[in-house]
Amino acid sequence: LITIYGYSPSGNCHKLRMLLGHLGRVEGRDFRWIETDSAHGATRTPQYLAKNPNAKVPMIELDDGRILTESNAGLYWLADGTDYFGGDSWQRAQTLAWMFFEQYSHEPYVAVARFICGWTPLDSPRRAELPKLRERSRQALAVMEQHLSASAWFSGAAYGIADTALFAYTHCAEDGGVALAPFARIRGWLDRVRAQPGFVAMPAYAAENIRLIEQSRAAG
Ligand SMILES: N[C@@H](CCC(=O)N[C@@H](CS)C(=O)NCC(=O)O)C(=O)O
Repeated sequence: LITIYGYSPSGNCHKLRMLLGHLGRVEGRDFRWIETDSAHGATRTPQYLAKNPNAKVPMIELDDGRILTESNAGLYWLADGTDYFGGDSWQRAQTLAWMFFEQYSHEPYVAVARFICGWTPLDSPRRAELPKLRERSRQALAVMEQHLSASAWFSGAAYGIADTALFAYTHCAEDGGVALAPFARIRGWLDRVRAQPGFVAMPAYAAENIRLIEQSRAAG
């Protein structure tokens, strides 16, 4: 049994839940999910910091006490040897390239705009960051849109972990005020991801987050 410490509305955490679903792993039987509210300090307790000094979810813990942090490392570890990390070494390197792109050029903008809109008060000074974050988000989405003009997936010839990684925050980019309407190929790809066997949707958000997202949208 593996244990996942995760915050369900976090895209980084959802990546692992999604892949476990594709792999046919069942919560309770094959893995435990310990809900860890990173938005309210649950990763900053002494007990959590002893396991992950970087104070982030997701985190995988094995029965023998080994710890694996970083969502995309978790995707790699769970998918290694399966079709979700397939192809030859060149194709697998391309998959990794998109996963590094996700962490450096996509998540820091798309995920952070969403976090500010749904998880900070309407008068948060962080809201001043939104125009720049949205601009950089659109640049990342444009790179994805261009890739999809010649390829169906980000993980080589078939759906794989780079697609899981990029789906995590792309599918909810509009929560952060980043419109998906101009990106028709991305919208088609999101639908193809949702049609994959064992796909698991992100759980519903708390009422407080939905309200903040709606109010942020109204505020523009
Ligand atoms: N690069 C990390 C990022 C993880 C991350 O940013 N986690 C956030 C939630 S999405 C977190 O735990 N933040 C809590 C904190 O910093 O206190 C990954 O991909 O796992």
